[in-house]
Amino acid sequence: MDIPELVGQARAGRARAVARLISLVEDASPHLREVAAALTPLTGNARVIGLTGPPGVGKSTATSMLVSAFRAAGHRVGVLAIDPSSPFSGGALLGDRIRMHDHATDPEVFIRSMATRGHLGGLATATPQALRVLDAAGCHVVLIETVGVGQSEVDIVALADTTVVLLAPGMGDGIQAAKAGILEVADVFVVNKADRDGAETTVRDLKHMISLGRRELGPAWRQPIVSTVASAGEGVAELVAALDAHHDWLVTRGELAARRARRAAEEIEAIAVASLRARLGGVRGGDALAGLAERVAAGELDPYAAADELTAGM
Ligand SMILES: Nc1nc2c(ncn2[C@@H]2O[C@H](COP(=O)(O)OP(=O)(O)OP(=O)(O)O)[C@@H](O)[C@H]2O)c(=O)[nH]1
Ligand SMILES: [Mg+2]
Repeated sequence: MDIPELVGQARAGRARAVARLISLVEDASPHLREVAAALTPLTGNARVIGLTGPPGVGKSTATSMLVSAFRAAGHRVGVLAIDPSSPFSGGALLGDRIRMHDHATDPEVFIRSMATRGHLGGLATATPQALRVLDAAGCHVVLIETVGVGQSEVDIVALADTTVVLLAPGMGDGIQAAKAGILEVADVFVVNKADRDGAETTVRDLKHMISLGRRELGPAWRQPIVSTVASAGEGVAELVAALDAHHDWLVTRGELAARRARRAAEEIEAIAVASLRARLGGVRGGDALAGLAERVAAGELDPYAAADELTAGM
């Protein structure tokens, strides 16, 4: 496989090459290192925007609305949709979940879905790699959509430069979101479905919640609340303005570089841990752990001494 050729094609905006590279990083192919090395010098230009929130709140519709706005501004756009893929839906429902039909034929829009199922922790390494492919492919903006229901989604959203948390009226969402810890990660709040009853109450509740949090956090970025009707494209200009304002804030405070360094640190750690784990499994053909475990279970050895013995064998 000619990796430099593939990367060159991706750089030129060929959708097939982009898709191929993402598959390579997603499947942890043996070419992974070569791909990462070839991509890295081409990266660092994409603005990464994460969108999260409870199921059905309108994340995909809002993502699609933002794609239109960024396209209208002449940008090349990437979309990564992280699908929680319940055992029932699999990939089949993804077309509906990501609502990208309007952009499917636009050669300047790259859309990719990644399933959390079957990745068990691997998503922590696969997502930043996929992001890097889209960045290297010249995307000015990459939008990452995740369903914010658990820690792993929060972790993925933490990859973004700017994180948008969407809520909608009448979903009991405020409490659910707070539980999952997604309110703390929000840089911008969107109250979507503003055409529905109760939108003002949701905005008010949110303002209250933010004001409580702010006292603890001190003077920092003031998380704006944007009301939208994503299905009608209403509020898109305000949302883009809020995203731009946050981006400018990040740049002027030096926070953009800091966030990206944190993102890289997490990625390095995930790769290193995976590699250490693989090497541990390889200690004396993997029998070492089983033998130590028997001795610990039998009360012959304490687990710390056992762990020392295991790592000494690496
Ligand atoms: N009334 C109203 N409906 C909306 C609005 N935005 C989205 N919807 C509808 O809400 C439903 C869910 O929208 P999606 O964009 O798929 O929501 P999602 O958050 O991506 O959903 P999941 O990915 O399944 O969690 C769809 O039927 C949309 O048409 C809005 O502003 N107002
Ligand atoms: Mg969706």
